[in-house]
Amino acid sequence: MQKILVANRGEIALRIMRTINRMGIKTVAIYSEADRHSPHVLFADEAVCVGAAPSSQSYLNGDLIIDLAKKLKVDGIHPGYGFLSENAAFSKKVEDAGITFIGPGHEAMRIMGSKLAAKECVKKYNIPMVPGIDKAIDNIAVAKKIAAEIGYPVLIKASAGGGGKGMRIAAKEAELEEQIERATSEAQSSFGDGSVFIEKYVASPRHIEIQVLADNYGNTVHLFERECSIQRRHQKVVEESPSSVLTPELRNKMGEAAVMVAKSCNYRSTGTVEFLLDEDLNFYFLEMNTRLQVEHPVTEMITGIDLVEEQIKIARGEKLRFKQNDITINGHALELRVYAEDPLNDFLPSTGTLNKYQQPTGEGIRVDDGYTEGMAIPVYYDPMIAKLITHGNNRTEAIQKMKLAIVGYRIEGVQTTLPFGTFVMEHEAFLSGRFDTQFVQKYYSPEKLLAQQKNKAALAAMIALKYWLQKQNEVKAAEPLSTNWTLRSH
Ligand code: MV4
Repeated sequence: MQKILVANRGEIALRIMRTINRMGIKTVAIYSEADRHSPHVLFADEAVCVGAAPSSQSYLNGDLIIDLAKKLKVDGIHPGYGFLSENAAFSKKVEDAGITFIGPGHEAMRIMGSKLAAKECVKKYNIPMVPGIDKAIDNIAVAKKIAAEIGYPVLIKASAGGGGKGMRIAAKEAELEEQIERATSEAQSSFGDGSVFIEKYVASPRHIEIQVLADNYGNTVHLFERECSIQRRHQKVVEESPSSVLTPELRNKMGEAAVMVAKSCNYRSTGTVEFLLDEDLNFYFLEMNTRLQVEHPVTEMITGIDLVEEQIKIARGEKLRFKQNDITINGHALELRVYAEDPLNDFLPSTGTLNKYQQPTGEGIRVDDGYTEGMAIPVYYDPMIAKLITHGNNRTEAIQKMKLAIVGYRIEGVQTTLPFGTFVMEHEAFLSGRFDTQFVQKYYSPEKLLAQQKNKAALAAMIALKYWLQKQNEVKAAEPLSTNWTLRSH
């Protein structure tokens, strides 16, 4: 491969291009009219504008991107995450145009893009799944019978769903019909596919996902887990690896299950297998994400493996260079997503200009970002400014580094999730490792964040006062001498 086009923007486009560049391969950036002066555009060897600011007119215009790639004699397209990354039809068109899609095959993407097809596919491999039905519901009488067998509460999920869309709880039979109708219509309008199914509702689970890596020759390994339970409304905010609840035995079992899920659909490239973990540490397969994920850096930090480099090597036909036993966990890594959102105002997007923007630096601190000082955060895309990643010898060290890095991060002009990060890093539930997907709902409120900030300000004022009083005493102690000297000199 001589030239790769990155069909994305922001921090992930830049992060992918850095690896491509290091591998001695040329980079092509695409950008919308809103991103003309973005770092990913400046970094690339070539850059082409693909349209107006709205994604539908630029970053989602697959046909235009493929035409452009052909014109520029591009060998490979890396889709990043979001946008076209999980679009099986796009990846097939890329391959049909004689260009390598840097990711899994379109068949695997199609299967894993449907939760029902995914369940069907992994069925024969003994992967634990939440009790439920693996067929679309088309009859309320049948649904009632199944739900009664599973036991309430049940969860109705959209097969094409994602991010909690088309997901509804029914606490008892009287609610079932209405919730199925709601889930169906939400799924139909969001995904153009109204298929829904029923699962037992697992209360307060942890969200643990396993990173997998597979080549074209049947070699599949896992790179351990990422704990992603600290999220709000299905948007992750803090991720870490390893998880503090997995034993080595459970880690192996979940890793092996993830590898089997990947093998079931002849997966290649990087992928993530999502599991729910209940209070008794039972795990259940949820779905597989067929892309490089936002939170991939924590895995890179603890394994020393550059996942983008591996994706490119696999795409150009190389064999995996390591076996499962060659991969080990080194230390502990945390990631905080720095969103332009106001944690004091229901995390509403806080768009504006980065009047001040200085990243923290230091050993074990990594910042993946796509903005520089003076830039505006466009309203058209995800409001994530950066990912702040820390690595330490152990969890305590990684947390300490995160706290210092947050203090060292200077952002003015927009509100960000940085203070929320401090809230998490100082919370007893997070420190003890006893938390689940309900963390934000259970423990967070703007009032608590404000109180924490006020306490800190008061503490800082007290320390300042103490130094000031000390200084006053020193000055007083010095005064008589200088006064005497002054007197004598006259
Ligand atoms: C569940 C669940 C409880 N029981 N399935 C939410 C998004 C989708 N990927 C799966 N999700 C869930 N599925 C059963 N049977 C609870 C969730 C869930 C959740 C999962 C992962 C991370 C955060 C979550 C927040 C709320 C609910």
